[in-house]
Amino acid sequence: MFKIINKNQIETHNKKYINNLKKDYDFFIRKVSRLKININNIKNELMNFNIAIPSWGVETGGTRFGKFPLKGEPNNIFEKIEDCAIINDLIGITKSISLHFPWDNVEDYKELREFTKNYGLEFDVVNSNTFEDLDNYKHSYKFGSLTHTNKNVRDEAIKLNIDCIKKGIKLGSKALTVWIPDGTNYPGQQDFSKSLDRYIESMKKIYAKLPSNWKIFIEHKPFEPGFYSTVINDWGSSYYSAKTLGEKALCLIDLGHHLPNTNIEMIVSRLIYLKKLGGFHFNDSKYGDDDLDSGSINPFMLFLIFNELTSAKQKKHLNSISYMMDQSHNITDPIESLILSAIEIHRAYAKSLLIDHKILDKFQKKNDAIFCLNHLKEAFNIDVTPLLEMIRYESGNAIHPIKFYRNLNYRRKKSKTRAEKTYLINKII
Ligand code: RM4
Ligand code: MN
Ligand code: MN
Repeated sequence: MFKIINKNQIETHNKKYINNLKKDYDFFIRKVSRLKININNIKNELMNFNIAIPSWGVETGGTRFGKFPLKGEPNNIFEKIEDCAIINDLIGITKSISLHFPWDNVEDYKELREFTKNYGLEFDVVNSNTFEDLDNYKHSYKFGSLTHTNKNVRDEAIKLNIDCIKKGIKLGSKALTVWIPDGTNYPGQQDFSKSLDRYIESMKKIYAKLPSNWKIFIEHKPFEPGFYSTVINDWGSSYYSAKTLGEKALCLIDLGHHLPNTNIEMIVSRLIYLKKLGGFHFNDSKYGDDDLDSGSINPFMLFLIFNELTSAKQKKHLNSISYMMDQSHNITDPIESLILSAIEIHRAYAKSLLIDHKILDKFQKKNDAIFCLNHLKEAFNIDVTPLLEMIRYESGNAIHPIKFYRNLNYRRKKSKTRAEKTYLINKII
């Protein structure tokens, strides 16, 4: 930690804001002292929280209409790690990075691991890319990957996933997330059952190569790039696949991979009940897989999701869950978007810890709908900003990370040493 940002700079920044923060924090403590909660336990929970940054998230995203790269953007995985390190130096809750292969291929994985460790970061879940044809692919994924009708294509996609596991082992990762683009654009184009069969057969071969302490996450998505159907379209198909594969297979929920108005918190609860919830990809959306910044559209839903997680955790029904942000930052500096998103996720988690689930349970038994909702709303409406700021302060991170980052002029400085971006530069093979 603190390789790029000097710790003294953060201390100087914090000195400017600590007096006001202390006043705000005292007010917050007075307010929550009326609730039956142990604030030190909550603080510990929040300090131990971690959300992975995906390597592709520190680059400017884009839409099918275009991309507007920033000057000073990272051009390779080493530069991406520098950007992740800045984020973690400032907020302290993003200590891990998720890689995507083959986008993040390197010659020497040991070197990459050392380089990353030096910044106080480690590697989280690895991800596989079978959704585009990269230069060294022998076959085309135009009509699918793990579920393709042609066995040679399926075999190549299987090998690509197994290679991801091998790279992940070298990097200290403990899980692989598989999201496939496979699906169709026309009614009748595919036999729905046969394609699911092919998926299971391919996944079995990947599953067989998982080390004993590894997991495999299955990520569902209802549409895109297939606009008529996708093979792993919803949590039902995901659950069936995970159940068929075995204990190490779990379901991953990407918030944007649901049709508008889907009750995602209920899916979270169901998967916890079925002991098959493995991870999350956080983002926000208004219409579909918009990949907007977490908490920017529907912070109440984010809170309700954490309510399910916290309630299950308190009842000891929940094992460890992998959290990652999966967003596309099209018009902002990705570093700023990721900082704010991580804080929004942290905020939703903090608020969920203020809910007294015993009280909620009492109201539920009485069928007192108004008091149930009110109990949730009371926690949601408490401003936890001073708590999050105090946690950052006490952990040696910045009270106001965005203000600090703006003053750094990081992009301007980096634009002098980093090559200007072209569209294909992230595809290093
Ligand atoms: C997909 C999906 C995957 C991510 C890619 C880049 O829509 O969300 O998780 O790996 O995008
Ligand atoms: Mn995702
Ligand atoms: Mn997505």
